[in-house]
Amino acid sequence: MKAIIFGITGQDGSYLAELLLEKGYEVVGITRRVSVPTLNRINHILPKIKIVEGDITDAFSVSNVIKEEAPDEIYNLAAQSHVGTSFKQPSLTWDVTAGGVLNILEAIRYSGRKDDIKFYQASSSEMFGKNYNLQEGFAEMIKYQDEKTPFAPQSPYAIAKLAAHHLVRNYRDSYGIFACSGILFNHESERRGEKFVTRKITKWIGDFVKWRNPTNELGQILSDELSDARMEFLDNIEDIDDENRIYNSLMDKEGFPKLRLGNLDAKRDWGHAEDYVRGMWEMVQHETPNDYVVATGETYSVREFLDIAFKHIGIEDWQDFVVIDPEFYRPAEVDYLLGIPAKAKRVLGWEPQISFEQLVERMVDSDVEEARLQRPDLQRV
Ligand code: NDP
Ligand code: GDR
Repeated sequence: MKAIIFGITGQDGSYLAELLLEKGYEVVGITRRVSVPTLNRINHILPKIKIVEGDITDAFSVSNVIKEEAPDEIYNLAAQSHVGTSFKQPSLTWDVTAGGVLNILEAIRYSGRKDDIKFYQASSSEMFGKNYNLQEGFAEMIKYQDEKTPFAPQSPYAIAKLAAHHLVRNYRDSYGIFACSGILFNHESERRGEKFVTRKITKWIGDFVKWRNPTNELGQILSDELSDARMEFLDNIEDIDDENRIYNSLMDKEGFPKLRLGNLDAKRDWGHAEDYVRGMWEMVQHETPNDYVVATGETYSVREFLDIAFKHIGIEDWQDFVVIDPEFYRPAEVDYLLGIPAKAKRVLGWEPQISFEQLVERMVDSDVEEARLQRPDLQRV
């Protein structure tokens, strides 16, 4: 079996490539030309995969690679995937996240092998926007989304994803192409992009732990004296008044830049990407193409993510380390997501294996370790 992955350099692309290699696939990854390498997530599997240069906004490069490689399966994970960025670069987001999908579908249609190619599209829970269904729970009504919830996208990203979602259904109905969409809720990992809120938090924690306990070139913790100065700063942090709190959020000799975040009350259904790429593959193996919600069925706020992440490094009260910065608020927000993956469970037998707490702790551990192994910041030590 041969698979093409658009977006192989991203979080999901790297996990999916590993999964397909384990299953004995020949994997072709499409990467766009950039001035600095973006292969860090797939460096370890590079000898086992083929990389082809291409950009999903370039219809010729898309159709050429599909004709030349003659794949059995195509996974489209490529997108301008950051919701906040989509408000600042709506046109680019539209071209990549919606237009790119049209290019792939048209390329399949005219490939001469349209009935031999199975296609997976990365749809998103962002398409639900503010909408939810209600179900009676033990004590209160439970808000949730599933395949029947109407869409109400709240950002240029979500609108582009919804256009792509409809294109996939339309090409399935019109031309009989085996095309399915996974409506995936948020999934994170140790490889998550650093601008998404979960990784932003755990990356900060990694750097903070390193600052609190400076290390040498070998990653060994240096003398306690150095950490004492930092511990003193941390002990006194509660005495800092509000004005100085802002000042202290900037780098200074003693301090450490605070973690600047936006809306802490947003709730998300957060799973681990390793579980979710398995769901993608299972959809494509089913005898009929369909759309599925992939989620955990649990929802937590950004605050709750902070609670677990900071607790994991021994800090109960994280408020002193976090600054609310309006820059990270969005013009329109999605407040609440909780997906019910009943259809994926029933039809595909898919179930998540990694809990929310395990996810957070794995991400913190990984970033603490990554920071420890980095060269020390000699200026600050
Ligand atoms: P990432 O942002 O980590 O990866 C996006 C990938 O798309 C990268 O490989 C990027 O390449 C590539 N890409 C961007 N623009 C282009 C282009 N013009 N041509 C070719 N490739 C391009 O996203 P994730 O791995 O987290 O997500 C995978 C997909 O799933 C995305 O479509 C995302 O929108 C969607 N999704 C993600 C969810 C999540 O919680 N992670 C939930 C629901 C949907 P480069 O490395 O060069 O930037
Ligand atoms: P999301 O993920 O928008 O759900 O899209 P993100 O991690 O960016 O935001 C989650 C929630 O946290 C709030 N938030 C912040 N977000 C960011 N990025 N940075 C901050 O500083 C910050 N502070 C608070 C946000 O407002 C939001 O409510 C992700 C992406 O992977 C999409 O590609 C995917 O389709 C959806 O998940 C499902």
